[in-house]
This record gives sequence, structure tokens and C-alpha cells, in this order.
Amino acid sequence: MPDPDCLFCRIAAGEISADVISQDELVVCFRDVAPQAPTHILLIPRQHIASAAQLTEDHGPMLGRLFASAAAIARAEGLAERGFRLATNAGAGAGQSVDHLHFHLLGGRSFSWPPG
Ligand code: DGP
Repeated sequence: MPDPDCLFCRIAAGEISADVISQDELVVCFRDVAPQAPTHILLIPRQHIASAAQLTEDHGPMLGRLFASAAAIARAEGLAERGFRLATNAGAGAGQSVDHLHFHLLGGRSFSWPPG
């Protein structure tokens, strides 16, 4: 069920414009408005899920689609050979600023570990 007050639900519904890379009935992928790397794409479920802390096994089909989409986009954007990062922030303490589950697909530069 979409949340009418949620920014990413509204992007998924097409009510707020975004540079959408791909979408289907489960997942929407679009470029981050404030890119932290030469390629920075957000992958979200259409379903409103606040964060990874709410995930259960029932979300398996959506997560399978989301990770397959990430891999396909990484290949299409030429990130797969050099490497890329796929990450989610869960909770304000981890840096989550939009309370709708999203994975960051980052590539096109080197990444350090551990993350800050
Ligand atoms: P996080 O801090 O992990 O919750 O990541 C939220 C990301 O969402 C952040 O990298 C910036 C991005 N973002 C915020 N508002 C918008 C928006 O309106 N459009 C797009 N495309 N990205 C947004």
C-alpha cells in the first residue's frame, strides 16, 4: 500500500518526476538527485516498506527482482568489471534520510572500507 506522504512512493507512482532507469510491477530504479559517485542509482520496491529492518521472507520475490535489476543495471552502466557498491542505510543512525526502503547502486570510482 503506497503512503501518500512518502517521497519515494510518489516517485514510484509517477507523481514526482525522476530520471527512471527501469521499472516493473515490483521495483523502480532511478538516478539519485544528489549523486555520491559518477553513477548513483536508487532501487526501491513499489510497496512502502520503511527500511531493511522491516524485511521478512515474504519479501523474497521483490528482493530477488531488485537484486537482479541492480546486477542488470550495473552491467548496462559498465560498472560490473571495475566493481560497484550496493548498500542500504537502515535507520537515522546509519544515515537513512528517506523512510522508504532503497538500495544505493554506486559505481564509477573507488570505494573505501569500512564505510564512514
Ligand atoms: P538515504 O540517505 O540512504 O536515505 O538516501 C536517500 C537518497 O535519496 C539520497 O542519496 C538522496 C536521494 N533523494 C532524496 N530526495 C530525492 C528526490 O526527490 N529524487 C531523487 N531522485 N533522489 C532523492
